[in-house]
Amino acid sequence: MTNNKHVLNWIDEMAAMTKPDRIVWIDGTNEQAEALRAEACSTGELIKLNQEVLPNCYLHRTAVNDVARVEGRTYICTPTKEEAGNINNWMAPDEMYAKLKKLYTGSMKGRTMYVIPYSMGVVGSDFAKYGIELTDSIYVVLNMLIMTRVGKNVLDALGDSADYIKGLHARADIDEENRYITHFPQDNTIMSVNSGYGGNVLLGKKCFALRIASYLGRKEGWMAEHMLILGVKYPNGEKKYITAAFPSACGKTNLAMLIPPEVYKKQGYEVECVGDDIAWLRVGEDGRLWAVNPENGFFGVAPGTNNKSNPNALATTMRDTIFTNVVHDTKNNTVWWEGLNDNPPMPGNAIDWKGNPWDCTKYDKKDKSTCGAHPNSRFTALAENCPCISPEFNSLKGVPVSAIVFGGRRAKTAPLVYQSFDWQHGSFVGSIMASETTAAAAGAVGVVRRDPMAMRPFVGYNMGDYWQHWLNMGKKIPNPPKIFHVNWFRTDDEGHFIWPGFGDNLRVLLWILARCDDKVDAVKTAIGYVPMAEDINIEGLDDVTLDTVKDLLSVDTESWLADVENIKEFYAQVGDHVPATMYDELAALEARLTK
Ligand code: GTP
Ligand code: SPV
Ligand code: MN
Repeated sequence: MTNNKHVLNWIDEMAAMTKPDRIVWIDGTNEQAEALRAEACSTGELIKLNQEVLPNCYLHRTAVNDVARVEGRTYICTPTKEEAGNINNWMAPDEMYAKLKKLYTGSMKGRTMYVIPYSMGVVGSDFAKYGIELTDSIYVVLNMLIMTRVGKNVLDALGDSADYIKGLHARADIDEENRYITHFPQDNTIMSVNSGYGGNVLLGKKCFALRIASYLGRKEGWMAEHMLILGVKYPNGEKKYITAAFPSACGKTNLAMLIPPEVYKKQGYEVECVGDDIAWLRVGEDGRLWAVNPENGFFGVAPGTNNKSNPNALATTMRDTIFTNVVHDTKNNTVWWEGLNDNPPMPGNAIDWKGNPWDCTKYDKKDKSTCGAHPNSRFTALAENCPCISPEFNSLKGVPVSAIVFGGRRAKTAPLVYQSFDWQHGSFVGSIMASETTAAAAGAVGVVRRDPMAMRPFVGYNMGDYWQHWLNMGKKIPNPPKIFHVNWFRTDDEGHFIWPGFGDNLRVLLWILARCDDKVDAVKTAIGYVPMAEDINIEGLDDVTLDTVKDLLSVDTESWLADVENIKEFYAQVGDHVPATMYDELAALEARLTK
């Protein structure tokens, strides 16, 4: 499919090491994809679902030990440890290459190596960057066909150039002890071995579009961020765009596809989804910041997705979708997950994510081992199938960003929303983000950890330098977006979420956009500008009163001062690359809190 010597030589080299029986080039045609689906079904790698209810939909179950990203086994292999920083795992490139070589050697014997030429961004656009992933997994091929733009046109656009990201993935033995997700930013190389799950193996996503891209962005003067992109369409037809960075499984997909509450819908408000996970941001000729979504599909969290919480996501998954680690309803040959509806398949007709018979009557919310679907089970679905996909989704120049929103899961401390004083303070607000951990990564769930800009697991270099890059970018954007922080997850004393969330989050977004246009006042507090409670519209909300909103917006000095101490520890851990400006902002916050 190409005469590009750089590409051909690299593939020869990788094949000589992994020793596949055959090499198949993925051309992006439906005929080839169809043949691969059939092959995967014949080996049990995929289960073909009810084609009347779920046309072109399939189910896949991963190995039981392979259900989430593995941050502890994810490495940034820069020549020096300092370049990777203290937050990333680091190993010297030579050492890692040597270790990997042993694991890859002969790993594809008896298997096929698929060559996937793909583009992050619209092929040929200024934003686009190209990659080639070599993999021995049909599941990976089929997911990449949804999540990225794949085909011969990518090779044509690449031409003779060596400017592409090399990705090698081998399932090997799916051995946890030898699982490595490794990045060599200086070599434009990603190597992943012993996993078959999501962010570990769909190398265009977190590995390329965040870790490698963040490194390139710093070098080239742009930003790669863990952000959704959405457009709010006003009744008069005007559109404004927001990007938002929330940690994994903290609500990006849901916010990106939200359906306005009735009061707004009938006035004519609409929300359009440009992206649900990753944004690449550049300064436009007009001095604003412009965003594109480099992906082509959604790898979304299944549990909790239903017709009330996110009808658009549910509709998106009704065709051309690969479900991973959900419940198989064998009577209807369909799928189910916790939070889909109150009608789980009954014992005898239900297979859980591990492939065992599942008894929904034994389900206990507090005991994750009784779940039918894994808490990090996912759907891989085409963006173009989303009912609210933005007409700008394929735009070559992207969309202009009015507001950047940070957010996390905080039971206390963070208020429903606040605005930073300016870009510099906003970058600081991003750097001190914290959130309770979720099932999206292996490890304990529900522990508060600092997750700056929702990028803790995804910055491809030193976190301190990344913060400096944010500060530097602020100086390069003549008309920068305003920066905000939200928290949908404050809980009452019984642990229930106070704010209704989901579609009702539009109420907060509209305050944010009104602030961007100087159309609404705010209260200046120690942490930033907080809305006056009356300015959050609660019309049509049953359980929310003005007092509830006041409570949601309250800033508790004691818990913020406790947070400041925790931030100091975190900054110390990030180490001596933390910009002095961030320490100045931290001191200023503490001073305002103790005033
Ligand atoms: P990744 O794909 O891992 O990056 O996750 P994400 O940030 O896209 O998260 P997603 O939208 O899939 O939401 C994850 C979980 O949070 C789901 O179980 C949702 O039901 C829940 N969630 C999302 N938005 C809200 C909200 O506004 N309020 C509450 N209470 N829960 C929410
Ligand atoms: C995340 O964990 O932020 C995801 C899922 O979007 S994965 O692709 O597995 O990283
Ligand atoms: Mn994500």
